[in-house]
Amino acid sequence: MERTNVLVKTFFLSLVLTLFFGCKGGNEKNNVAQESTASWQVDFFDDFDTFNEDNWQDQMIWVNNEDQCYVPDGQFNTREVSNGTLKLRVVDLGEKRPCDNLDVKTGAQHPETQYVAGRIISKNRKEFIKGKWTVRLKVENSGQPGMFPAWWLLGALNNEPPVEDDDETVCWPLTGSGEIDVFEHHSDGGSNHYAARAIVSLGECQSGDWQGKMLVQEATLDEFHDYSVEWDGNDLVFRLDETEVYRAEDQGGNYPEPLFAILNFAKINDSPMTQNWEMEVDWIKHEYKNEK
Ligand SMILES: [Ca+2]
Ligand SMILES: [Ca+2]
Repeated sequence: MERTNVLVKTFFLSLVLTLFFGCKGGNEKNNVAQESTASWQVDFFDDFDTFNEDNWQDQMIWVNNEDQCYVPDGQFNTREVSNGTLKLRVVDLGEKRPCDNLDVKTGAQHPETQYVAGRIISKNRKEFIKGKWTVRLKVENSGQPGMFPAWWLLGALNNEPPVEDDDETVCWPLTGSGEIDVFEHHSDGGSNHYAARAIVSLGECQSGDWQGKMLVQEATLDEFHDYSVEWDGNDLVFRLDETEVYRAEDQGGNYPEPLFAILNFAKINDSPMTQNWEMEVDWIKHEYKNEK
């Protein structure tokens, strides 16, 4: 509905501009018409004034042999929305407790752990084909051993829990279950670094090349920055505060499916925690380019 209104408005705007500039040269008229019709339209924006369950759900899952246990509903202060931002945390409980997260490959249950964390996904809530996604976030105390906070995208046909539709049957990272990492801070890279990438499917379940189309970028992680990815023709363009920092050429076409967003804070090894681990998210946005 909203898109239809935009198209109607764009049509009338074009008509007015065409009439207004009709007395000038033909080239100028065409330029005006093109500029007026290729504009970005926001179709999803969450400012995290509240935790909106129309946009998000928790995901309790065990991947990458991670050390933490994901818990729902902000238990143990792992997820909080306050003062206009979302906080996702890894919390050290000081003593081990059972964990119900299951390994997506083997079905094995996560062992007891003293570390709990937050992970939310927009799966079956907000999913979009191509366009441009942006998240404004920061991470304090970066570079602590084991830290692994991330903002990324996954194909909507992914077969990992929660499975809510019959077509969610595709294993990672095949088409339909493709992955794009827009911001991923792995402590092995040191503080004030993040990675962005397109995972290149190698054609089999659980088989993806995560280094071939990867950027490792410096940034002051404890300050808010905008981390985005945009489909530009067949390229994926990654930006830091709207400045292009990486272009994964000819990768955009590998993601024809709708994608959903994931925001999570993982703990990638069993290093002890000595400081607070928190990823703070100011907002998330998806836009599409209206090119008609
Ligand atoms: Ca679905
Ligand atoms: Ca906000």
